[in-house]
Amino acid sequence: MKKKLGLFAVAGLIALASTPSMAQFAKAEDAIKYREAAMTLMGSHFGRMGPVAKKEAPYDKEQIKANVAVLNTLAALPWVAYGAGTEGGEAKADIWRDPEGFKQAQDKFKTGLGKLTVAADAGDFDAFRVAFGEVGKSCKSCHDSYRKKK
Ligand code: ASC
Repeated sequence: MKKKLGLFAVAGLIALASTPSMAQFAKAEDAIKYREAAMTLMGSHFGRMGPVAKKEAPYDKEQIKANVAVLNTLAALPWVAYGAGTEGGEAKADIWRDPEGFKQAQDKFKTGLGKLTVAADAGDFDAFRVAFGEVGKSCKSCHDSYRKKK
């Protein structure tokens, strides 16, 4: 019985941790900080590959793979922090007005990141450059639609 209750507790915690709701954040402000922190790190790890894509820095397969691995981890994080009641920060209200459009923008990014990951694993510089461009476009178009202009 005790063991069973323990399992339920674990299942409950997992469900809570993966539920896209505000429950994971005590205040809207916490969700805003969380998603903006994740985006800042994504920008850093994406941006540092820019000089390589522009052929201003040499292509180092392991370095690119490491960056892309970090990006993959980060890319899973921010979306859960756009739950109901967390409007604010740099996010435009359109995120909550047009959830399908916002979801499509996320999917575009994830598709591009998938291609970037395949290219990075293969050490294929040309494919890396193409996928890097595609991911960059997905960042920009989502920001154009859903992030407040600074
Ligand atoms: C970055 C970053 C973005 C994107 C975007 C690409 O490095 O911080 O938001 O790339 O500028 O166009």
